[in-house]
Amino acid sequence: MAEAPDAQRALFDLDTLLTDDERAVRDTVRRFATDKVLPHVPDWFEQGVLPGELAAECGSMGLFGMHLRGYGCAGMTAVEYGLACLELEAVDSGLRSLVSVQGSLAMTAIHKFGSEEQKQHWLPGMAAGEAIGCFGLTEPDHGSDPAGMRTRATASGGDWVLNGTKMWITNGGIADVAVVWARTDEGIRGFLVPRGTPGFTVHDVTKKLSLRASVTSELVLDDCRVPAANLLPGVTGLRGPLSCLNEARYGILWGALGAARSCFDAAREYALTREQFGRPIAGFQLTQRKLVNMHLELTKGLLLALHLGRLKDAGRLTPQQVSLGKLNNVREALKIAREARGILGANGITLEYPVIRHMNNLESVLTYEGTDEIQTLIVGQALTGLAAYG
Ligand code: TGC
Ligand code: FAD
Repeated sequence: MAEAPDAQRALFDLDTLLTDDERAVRDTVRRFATDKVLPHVPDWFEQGVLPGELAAECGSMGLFGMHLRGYGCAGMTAVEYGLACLELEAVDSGLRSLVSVQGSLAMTAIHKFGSEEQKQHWLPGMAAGEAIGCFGLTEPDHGSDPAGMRTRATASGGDWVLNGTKMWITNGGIADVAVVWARTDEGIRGFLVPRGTPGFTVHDVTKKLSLRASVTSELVLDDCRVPAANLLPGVTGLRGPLSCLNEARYGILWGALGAARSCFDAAREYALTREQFGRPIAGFQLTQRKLVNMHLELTKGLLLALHLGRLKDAGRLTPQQVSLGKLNNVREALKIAREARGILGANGITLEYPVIRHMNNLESVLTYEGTDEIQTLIVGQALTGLAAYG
């Protein structure tokens, strides 16, 4: 859990809720993210790049598909995976996104619904970071409502022919394989589309002001023919992609707290050293109230994440509980980031400090994997039994 200055540790002592193994995983991932990525991430963010070598490094750390079993995956617990997401996102949401999309979406889709041959072909290389995957569900005209998707797959001479466009796809431009969800006569099915397949083109999204150290792309399928063996045989219907989203939302509900922790730490440190009116701004009651409220929400979010993680490890976590966690923790993380931004004054708008980078990233995290409103409606349906989407 969050490494805290001594005063915070004394207040909550959350570390005591973790096992030795969980603390070891957390510390290892924290060292990797802090030593190998943090020194470079402000430049990557400014330049809008994510170096290709990073995937291999994440692979060698066992971060890809770390909660999956077999096929070269690390087989860690849900809590260990959550702690890893937190430490990765404490450095940058783009790093956690790379790992989430690879492990929780692309690899999970293959692991859950792929044939044995597909699993053997893709998963060991993906776990090692030698092959990158992306997950194409969203379309230009169908984001929150993927049931309306227009991408279509038609059976043709033993193959499938795909037509349509997927939008806002993380890792798209660096992916060796895209998991593409498409409408068929039987319902929505998943297809594996390798890079370079004729009729499959990828265009990266530019001019982003959020998640700049992350590749976001449009996937265009124009009479793209893949063999029948590339159909994911294990699922038909929206249940397929939505059950992968549960996994990624779970990682995000931990990850967002990493970004929040980084903002809190930056704001606290700044407030202790920045002097106005002859004393540190941390000495003003109004600043203390901000720091206390930020810390309360961070701590409550961590307790929620840990509770949900323990439920997941016990096999009892429901999709609605995941939505509740994503809703609360991303919402509060963004509020913490915005408050921290204010505490830093003018310095809060530069990349010299991590705060505005996290704040801008969290705007995407609020939207992707189901927006704040969609998570609210999922929880609302769980509470009332009434679906209020349409
Ligand atoms: P609905 O009619 O309720 O359900 C259709 C079928 O799906 C089943 N189902 C689920 N299964 C597993 N897990 C879940 N969470 C499920 N929710 C529903 C359901 O039982 C049913 O199955 P069956 O077999 O009876 O047919 O579906 P709906 O069309 O009313 O939609 C519900 C809604 C709005 C909640 C859903 O569409 C939704 O979650 N929308 C948000 C879309 C979204 O989150 N997109 C994310 C795209 S990926 C992404 O953003 C990656 S960013 C990652 C990064 O960079 O980190
Ligand atoms: P819309 O669905 O058009 O929503 C616009 C607004 O309307 C939102 O505020 C929404 O909450 C609100 N709204 C919609 N329906 C309702 C309703 N019923 N009631 C109340 N309010 C409603 N997708 C992928 O498939 N794979 C990826 O890898 C991926 N990566 C992404 C990376 C980034 C950086 C971003 C920004 C997005 C990514 N996405 C990805 C897409 C993401 O999942 C969608 O942006 C998200 O699901 C919302 O869809 P939309 O942007 O089309 O917004």
